[in-house]
Amino acid sequence: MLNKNIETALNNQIKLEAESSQLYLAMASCAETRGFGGTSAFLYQHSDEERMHMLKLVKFVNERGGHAIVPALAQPPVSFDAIQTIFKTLLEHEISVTESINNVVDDCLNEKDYTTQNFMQWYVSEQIEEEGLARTIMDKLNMIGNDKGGLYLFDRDIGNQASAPLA
Ligand code: OFO
Repeated sequence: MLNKNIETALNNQIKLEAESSQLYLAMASCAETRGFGGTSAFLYQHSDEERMHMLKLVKFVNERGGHAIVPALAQPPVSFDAIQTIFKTLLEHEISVTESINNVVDDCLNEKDYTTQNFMQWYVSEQIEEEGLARTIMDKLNMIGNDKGGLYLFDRDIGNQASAPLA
């Protein structure tokens, strides 16, 4: 049975994963309208993955005797001035998600809820990958700067990455 503090912490995490999904969906839509087809494909897929992260938490909370709350979400930004801004925002967002996951793990240890702590390890590993990927993308974009040819190749490559089968 879930302790109330842990249930609240998990419900907060559910909200954050749902917000991530909304934010990346807004980014995908913005990139699509600017003709960055590869970038938008990558971001649509990323948005779907965040929904999956949210659902995994919803199921866990309910299976453990808690009640997963489907949250209200704020409107994400409508447009971003550049591809660089999109990925800078994404990296900063992922860093805040990692912080939040670490806080949930801390709560689990304080409450001696080792089952939830074990479940959260999946998210801990996932964040290493997600932050790493976002940093690699930012490094590439910093190298490219405003070079149009470079951005064209970036968009093509990230689109190929999105169509590759999920690990
Ligand atoms: Fe991008 O992170 Fe979910 O957990």
